[in-house]
Amino acid sequence: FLKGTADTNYNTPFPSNFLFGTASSSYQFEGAYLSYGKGLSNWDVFTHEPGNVVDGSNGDIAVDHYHQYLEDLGFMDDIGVNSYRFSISWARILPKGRFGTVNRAGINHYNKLINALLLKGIEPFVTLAHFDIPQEIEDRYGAWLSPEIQKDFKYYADVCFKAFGDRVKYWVTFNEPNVGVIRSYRSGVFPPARCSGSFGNCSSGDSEKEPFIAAHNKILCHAAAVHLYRTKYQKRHGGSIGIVMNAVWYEPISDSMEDKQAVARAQAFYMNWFLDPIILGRYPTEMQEILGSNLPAFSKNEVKKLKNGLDFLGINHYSSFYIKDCMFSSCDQGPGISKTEGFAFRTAQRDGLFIGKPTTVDWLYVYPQGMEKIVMYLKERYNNIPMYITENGLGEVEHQNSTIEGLLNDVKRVDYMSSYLHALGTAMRNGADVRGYFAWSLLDNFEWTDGYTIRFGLCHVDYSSLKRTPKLSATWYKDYIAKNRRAARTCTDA
Ligand code: GBH
Repeated sequence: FLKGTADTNYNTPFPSNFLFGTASSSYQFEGAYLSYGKGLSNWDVFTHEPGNVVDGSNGDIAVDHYHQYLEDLGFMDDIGVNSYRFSISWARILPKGRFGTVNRAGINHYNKLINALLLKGIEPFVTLAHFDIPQEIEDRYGAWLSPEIQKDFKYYADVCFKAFGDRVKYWVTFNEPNVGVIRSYRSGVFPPARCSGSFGNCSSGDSEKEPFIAAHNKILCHAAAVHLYRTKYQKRHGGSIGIVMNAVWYEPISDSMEDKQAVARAQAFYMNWFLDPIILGRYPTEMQEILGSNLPAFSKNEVKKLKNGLDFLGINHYSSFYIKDCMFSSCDQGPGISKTEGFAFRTAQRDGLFIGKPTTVDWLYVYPQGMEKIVMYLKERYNNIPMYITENGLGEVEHQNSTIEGLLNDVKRVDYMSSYLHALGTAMRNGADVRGYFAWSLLDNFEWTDGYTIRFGLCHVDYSSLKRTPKLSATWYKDYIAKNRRAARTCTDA
């Protein structure tokens, strides 16, 4: 009887312990870039060189979250989230990597943040590396291009687990290592801005080789941190550790066998590149076949350490694309024709029609089915591993004639989030083990090479006064969480 009542009343797919949260990262939010003992990060150096960020801006101040975190927690509290995903600034904890001392002020800062969260009943969900690393590591040995970085990453992870692990139950080694290595070493638009040939305009690098070396070292770093956590901390602290991947849904542009195979190659060269080694202990076969000796190899010992290296999988999902085969049929000039992208050409259009609704952001198309499909794809491929949607949201390019009223009345963001959450619910009803959802982002913030020109916040930030104002989407998310949580409790009680 009670079950029947709940079903006809409001049937939420989200269990009562589901994490609803918002996400952020250190460089995009904190500011305080040289205060309280912090060392220079690669992004501090990169943004201070002219020409790297469209509006010439940087994260020196960002949205001043370092100083205003208590106020920001107030917004989270009001929205009613039960989790907050943020990243630790590596250079704030270890200004010179393992070549210097631990910065006590940095440890104290994150202790205060974590304690304030827990006081409000908000679970910290912590990323160790979200693109920013100490510049020292870059200068000394070229960071991700050297296997030496395993020593630094392991040391940094150990310092964090030791300092915060008694209270942090969710650890993420890397945010989007796939996007990181592609942008840093293939297209060269992220520091250290390395690329070659037609891939971009860089003074040095090798787009055909370096992305795979950097990825290999990131995978080994991940494995080292997971091994450390599992052997030294997990029993005592009872937390879990995972990785966050950028996941794009690829739809074949036609029903042909060739285009379907191209989709498999596109996923291999984007997402499974990292997930296959970390979960299955080997690179995707598509990559091995196409890259040959340009793909680094794991030793037997490394494979042993790698396998089953995830307690959970974090997914940042925003957009979908069509994929067209470029291995068996010829393609026009464009990205995707190279072997480093699996000869899979990515496009937003088929027969002149977009895959989803275009937005003001050039890489973002509104295709909510992509959320359901990517989650089901990962469920099948990786044996229903526990998943968290660690980012999802809609960006808005600010124009000369954008008004504050328009920015606050973000109906499109509400539509986007509600349709993507609905699609997520469908995947969960079909058995996907999804345990959380984080909106990107609580606040408008520094959008990497797009500077402050793209706004992703549930709250608007006035960049001169740094005043925060909740948008319609903040109110909507609050209602959504309340509705879906109350229903979940009713079910449990019944
Ligand atoms: C995430 O980036 C980041 O984790 C976060 O820091 C950022 O602020 C947020 O999303 C919003 O951008 O291959 O055509 O998609 C992931 C999104 C992934 C967007 C790579 C641009 C390249 C173009 N990015 N993508 S495309």
